[in-house]
Amino acid sequence: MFSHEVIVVGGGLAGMRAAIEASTHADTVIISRVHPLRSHSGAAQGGINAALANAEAGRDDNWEKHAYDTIKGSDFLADQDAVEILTKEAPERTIEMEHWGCPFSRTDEGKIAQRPFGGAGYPRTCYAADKTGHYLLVTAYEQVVKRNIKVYEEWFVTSLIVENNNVKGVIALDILKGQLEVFKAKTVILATGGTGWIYAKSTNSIINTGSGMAIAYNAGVPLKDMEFIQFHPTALHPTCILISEGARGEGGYLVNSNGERFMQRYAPKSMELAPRDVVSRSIQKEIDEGRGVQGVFVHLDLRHLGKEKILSRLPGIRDISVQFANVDPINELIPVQPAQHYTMGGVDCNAKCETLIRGLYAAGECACVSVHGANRLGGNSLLETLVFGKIAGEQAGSSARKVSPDDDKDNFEQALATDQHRIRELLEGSGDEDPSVLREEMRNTMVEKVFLFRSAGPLTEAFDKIGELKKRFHRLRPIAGTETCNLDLIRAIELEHMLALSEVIIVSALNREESRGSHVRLDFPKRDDARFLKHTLAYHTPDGPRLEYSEVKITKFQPEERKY
Ligand code: FUM
Repeated sequence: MFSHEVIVVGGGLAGMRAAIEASTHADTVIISRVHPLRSHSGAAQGGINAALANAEAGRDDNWEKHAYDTIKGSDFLADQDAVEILTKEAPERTIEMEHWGCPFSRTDEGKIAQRPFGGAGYPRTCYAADKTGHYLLVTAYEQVVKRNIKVYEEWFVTSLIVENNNVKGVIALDILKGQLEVFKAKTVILATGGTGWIYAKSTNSIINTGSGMAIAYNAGVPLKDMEFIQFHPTALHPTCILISEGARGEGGYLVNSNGERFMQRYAPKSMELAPRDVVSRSIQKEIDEGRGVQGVFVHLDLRHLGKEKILSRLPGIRDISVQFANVDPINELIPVQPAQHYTMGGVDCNAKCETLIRGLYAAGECACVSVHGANRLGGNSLLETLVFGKIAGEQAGSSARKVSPDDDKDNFEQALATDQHRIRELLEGSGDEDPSVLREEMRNTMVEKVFLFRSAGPLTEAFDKIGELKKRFHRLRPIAGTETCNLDLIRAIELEHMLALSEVIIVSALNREESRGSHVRLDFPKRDDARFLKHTLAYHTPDGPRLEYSEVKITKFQPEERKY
């Protein structure tokens, strides 16, 4: 049995920023299924938003303008008190990373460079070429190393230990040894990222399976606003590797098979820099109406930016295009299509990152504070990891000091035995279903029926299909291989998580009979504030999710029609 004061589950940016803060108050460790530098935060490209007013065209920018853009972008579903915290703290958190050594790109005056991003009134997105997430991740990791924060890397958390609504620790699997262990803790922070892998078309990595969301849901914490899934407009065709919004921020055009800049039709003012929900739908409409290239993608044109700008500002985009699509954007068009990119919903928590379970906190993409509402603006996710990672760390670290140690061995042993039994069942199997087949059926169903344009019929079919897959999951074939380093075992556990999360997304989407932000119902095409200016809360029950709704916090900005 291991024992620490604060356990942070997840070694990405939110997890590391939380651990850095918590470690100033209490004994803190990180448990991560991969080495922190392999976390998905490293895949973030375009930048981090902060109203620094460094760019020539952004001198009038301030946190209130950032807050307004974020709230309008969210289609007024974000909690405005939380957005205020996000946008007010943005400059300090960003400059802190600069002081810790993040190699941001620079203006001629030597200040942090900022580029325009979708839905933003000013060039507000601070960047390090097109590898901002990577550089921030390395910078945060240096601080983790400097502070001697222990990282249990290649450990996979299977469940939370909870007693009388107080968190007591976690059960985690040592992937290399294949052994389950108890980790006692006074407080736990979940920072495990999103659940993009439930979609067959996604910019996310294979580790983004929503495990933190699932273990919180299983322990009784509601998941909030899970129907709001972000589809990034420009994923490379056909691999779906992210082609940063920074490419459009630098001036890239979107063109259809006729060579037409079609955004003129959908967002004549903002064009390619309308928010992601608008641009993704516009691309999909072009494709659906027969103006896609080869019927499945459109083109991103960077040629007019010139070689120098592409090489200095977008070197990663060029590399990805050359390596994975065999096109050189300096003189060729990049094939792009919308793909799942981000989970706006997540573990329900307040602006202090507290969940319904005492001592359990959540931060980053796995959490829903909510600062993104129905549609996140590009550049706000890296920001959220730092702002709310720090807050979660402060809260969990300072409150750990007030919790007395728990010596109730029985509870820990029972939690361990439950997960050991579950894993034995999976390893031994009771049928002949192949988990990888189930996983692909789930991922394709989510793309075919729960994508950009939704309606009751396909959503109900998806609900039935996920129900069928859940039943088949109980007839899995034995998991092959030894107990040590058994990634098939991890994938089977994750499949069960993803089936539960898919069900939550579908049920939440079916019940939200309106169109708002990323959630578009063809059968309910209008936003309906009277019925749905509310957060969805999905609670786990043995029969599937039970939904409740909670109020959206509105402070300064009254809901209005979104026009771009
Ligand atoms: O397009 C991008 O570079 C992604 C940024 C983000 O999701 O915030």
